[in-house]
Amino acid sequence: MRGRRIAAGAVLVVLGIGSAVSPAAADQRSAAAGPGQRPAAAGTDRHCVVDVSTAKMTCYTSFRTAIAVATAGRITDAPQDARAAAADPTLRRRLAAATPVKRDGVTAAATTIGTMYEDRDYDGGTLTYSAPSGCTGPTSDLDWQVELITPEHWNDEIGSFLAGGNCWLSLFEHRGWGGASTPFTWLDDYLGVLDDEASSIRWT
Ligand SMILES: [Ca+2]
Ligand SMILES: [Ca+2]
Repeated sequence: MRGRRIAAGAVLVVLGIGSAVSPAAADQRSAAAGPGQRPAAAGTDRHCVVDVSTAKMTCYTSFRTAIAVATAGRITDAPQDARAAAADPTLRRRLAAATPVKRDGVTAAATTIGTMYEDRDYDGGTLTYSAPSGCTGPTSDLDWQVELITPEHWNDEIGSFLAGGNCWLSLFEHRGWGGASTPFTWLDDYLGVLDDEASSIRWT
């Protein structure tokens, strides 16, 4: 489904299993992203970031900018090209680490827990989830979960993914974490029957 583009602006239901971040911390996270951000123009790949604790979504023309926002400025040198980024082992190691950032004693939403790609093989636009903390070591618990309510928030759009923040993730066919699902894993370049079908996500 290369060519379909994602628009922002609708409501996303996000259910954080971890502790919520304060509005002040969220503001600090936004402020930490720095200048040079602008909305993505029509016709270009969009690179969006969702803060799982506030459900706020912002989109950029640059994957590098999206990762800088998602990490609260911790990683500012990601490749501009999202597909190249997926093939960069050093960047993948850095994104895999669970490293929240503290500002004024408050932990900002600063850990990427996963990047969704619009198309298979880590191609097309991206949607990166940013959380106040990564995932706990045990894979038997539930660390974060979201439902994808609308096409604007990538309902039935995801084609591949890379998890981060010490997380594995599972995609579900329906909202409410029902229907068919993918096994918990840290990356998948092709989702098989769940290609363009995922409607909710869980992280552990
Ligand atoms: Ca679905
Ligand atoms: Ca866990």
